[in-house]
Amino acid sequence: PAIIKREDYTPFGWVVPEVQIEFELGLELTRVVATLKVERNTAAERTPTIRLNGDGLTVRELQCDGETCEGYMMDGDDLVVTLPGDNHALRIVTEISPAANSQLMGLYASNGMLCTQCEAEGFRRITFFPDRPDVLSTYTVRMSGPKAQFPILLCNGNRTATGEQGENHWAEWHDPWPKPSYLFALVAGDLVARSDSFTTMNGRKVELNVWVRDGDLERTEHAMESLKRSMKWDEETFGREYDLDLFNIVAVSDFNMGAMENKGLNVFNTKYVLADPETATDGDYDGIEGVIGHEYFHNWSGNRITCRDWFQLSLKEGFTVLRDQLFSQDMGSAPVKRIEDVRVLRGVQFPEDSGPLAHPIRPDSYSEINNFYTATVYNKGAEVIRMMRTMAGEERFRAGTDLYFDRHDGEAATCEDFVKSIEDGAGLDLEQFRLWYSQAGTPKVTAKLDHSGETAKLTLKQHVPPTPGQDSKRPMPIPLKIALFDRASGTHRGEELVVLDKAEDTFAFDGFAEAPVLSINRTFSAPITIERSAPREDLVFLAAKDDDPFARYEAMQELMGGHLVAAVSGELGENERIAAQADIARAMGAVLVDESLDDLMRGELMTLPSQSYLAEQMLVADPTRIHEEREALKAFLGKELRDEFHALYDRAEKAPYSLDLASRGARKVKTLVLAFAAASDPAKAVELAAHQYDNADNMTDRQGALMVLTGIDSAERTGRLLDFYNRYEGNALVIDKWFSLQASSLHPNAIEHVKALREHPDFTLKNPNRVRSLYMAFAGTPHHFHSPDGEGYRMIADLILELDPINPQTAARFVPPLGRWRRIEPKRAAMMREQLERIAAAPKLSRDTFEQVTRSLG
Ligand code: B3K
Ligand code: ZN
Repeated sequence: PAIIKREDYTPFGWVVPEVQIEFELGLELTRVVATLKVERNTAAERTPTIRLNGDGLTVRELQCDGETCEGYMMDGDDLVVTLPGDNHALRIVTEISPAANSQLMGLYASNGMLCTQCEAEGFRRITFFPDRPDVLSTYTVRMSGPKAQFPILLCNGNRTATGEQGENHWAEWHDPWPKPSYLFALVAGDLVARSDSFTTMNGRKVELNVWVRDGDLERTEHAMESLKRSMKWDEETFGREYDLDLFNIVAVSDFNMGAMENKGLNVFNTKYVLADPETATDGDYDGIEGVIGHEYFHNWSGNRITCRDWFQLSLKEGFTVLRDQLFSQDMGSAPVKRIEDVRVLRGVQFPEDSGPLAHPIRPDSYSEINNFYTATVYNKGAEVIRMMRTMAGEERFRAGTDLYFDRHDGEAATCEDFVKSIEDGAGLDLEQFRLWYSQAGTPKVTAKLDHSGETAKLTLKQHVPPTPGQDSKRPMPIPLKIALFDRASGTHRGEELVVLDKAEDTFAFDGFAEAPVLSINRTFSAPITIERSAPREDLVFLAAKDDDPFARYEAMQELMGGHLVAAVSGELGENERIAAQADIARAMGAVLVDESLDDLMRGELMTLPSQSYLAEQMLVADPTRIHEEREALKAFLGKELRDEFHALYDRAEKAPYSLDLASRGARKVKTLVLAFAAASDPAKAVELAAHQYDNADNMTDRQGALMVLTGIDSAERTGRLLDFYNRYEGNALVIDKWFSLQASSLHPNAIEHVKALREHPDFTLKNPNRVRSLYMAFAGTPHHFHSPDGEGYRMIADLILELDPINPQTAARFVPPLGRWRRIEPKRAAMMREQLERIAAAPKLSRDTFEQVTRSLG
């Protein structure tokens, strides 16, 4: 397959100011008549032809300026038409079969309804078109179909006319805002809406609808409230006002990702719309708020200003992730949200950045663009913009984003345009900072604090590790928030921002009669790893006293992580183990009783470093040993702090259900206590968890209890799993949880359970949520995926091979776990490679999976 390079960008030879499309809708067959007004692009080189992308389409009819046109040829899947003049109207007829579209790209059927997904290159599966983000057009769409089957007809923009014709009806929609084809959307089906309105800062009333299937309406309140909060927040925080009179959200159950920001018609995975206390966890509620916000914010960062080409994806995704993170911080607990975001970055993006699939946030080449919707482009992209915000301060950053929106409104822009706008608007010099866009890899910063006389000297060194295609790197500007604590008083004289922009630098701080305690990378001001040998007593100190909640969390993570890494390496003597465990128990004990903490934050401080984050800190990891040591620490703490845990549980159990932060916090610590009990006193854990399950009046408590029970062989396990299934049979999102809990449990036979669940009548490869609920949960659980006999690798490879012909985009998402082989102990590494090679050898692999497998074998 062809490799597409960023440096090869050239503007398209034509502009397409207007598009008209008629859809005659049917599940089996949909006829599409597209009329494109095309004009020569005076800013591009003159060409005798126009290339219209297609994917699996055939030309039924082609007219140019009203006459049948013979002057065309097919080049692969693309249609190349010879055009003599400077202005033409092309009329193209295609026919597609939505019901046969199992890839869920383009126009497809889901539960009897029709919907579209066009980003990145799905529009070319509907009609022939210059399917690239720098071709912006206004769309007028006429859709018609059987009224009984598709009572609701939706498209981008505003509905301008409707009518009936026998059994059929039709609607005409017009979107006044020029947009690239990837933002096109259409929905037809039997849907009902929760309707509301929002009045914008300039007094315009916007009609809001959340469309779902009949019966799901009661579960849309949170989505609607989240939408209204997003609209308000974007006005207040970024000065962005909505720009149409209508905003529609549609929930579909077959969807490749979370949601899609189509202009005025967002299409969502049901997972990010439907919630009520009985069926959705606190995490689900947060996910909905975050994704609704994210898609809404795209209206400006993505739609009004879009991307010039797909290499610029982080322009809209990195920025929009930052915007949704800041929104969620403002709506809930800011420190806890920050910790959650860092956990995702470390758990998913750091491994990506240190493996064979590493790429800069602005990649240089790709074969299949869908493979670049990654944690690097999204989450590291957000961190990079967050660093600019940290260096500029909130106010100047806002001046920068104002300038960006102003300067590039209506354009298809580049990351460089964004950086330049922040540079000019915020008054920052970002010359060297641009390296963050071109260099891959997580920088490692070594920090050393020396003290002599009255001076504390901080020496910082940075190293950016080599990544595929980038052997040597230049030093990047790394903004680090630091504070130096006085040991006796437990206070500091103010936070400082130091920017390390050399390979090595030293910063001196005067007036310290005694050696202070260093708190560094506060709020995780830079997406890097810090290496320092902080004495354990300093970590215990920071875990108890740091006034930056993130730094407190970090101190606990370092304290536990440092011990676990040492224990796994086998270098830990018995005395050292005892001393380290005692320090951890002391710090954890303080956390459990600290009255200044809210429970949401307490829960973060109680959370052990994840297996994947621990593995990331080792050159080559032995997943079994990591799991054993981690469980051993949980068991130790569970025993040592038994009374404190139970006191905490008893207090938390009294909190009545509500969605406020205190009540959520209580639920979080309860299930954490159960997890410690499971490791230290399984019989007691079963008793408590069964009780929590039986008395739960909400999904958070019920799922938390079942999670613990699923890991422990007992009659309670069997009984509650059965009860859960029977209770929620038919509710796909909850049955997904039932699959996930079993695939990610602590139960030693989980592999067998997954194999059995694969044969369950409710399992299907056609629904991405269901596939992920079983297999992503499994692949994300190291102690099962890395089973010493290689069975986990075989299962994932089997899945990839079976899923690839059905849904290549989802299949390719399962390759990265196997691609981690270089960082796993040699015996398993060989088995992982073997599976990658088996996949690579399969005939007719999709471009998606082929690219990921080849890069992973690299
Ligand atoms: N922009 C879409 C992602 C499309 C993914 C295509 N493979 C959702 C989002 O990031 O908001
Ligand atoms: Zn996005």
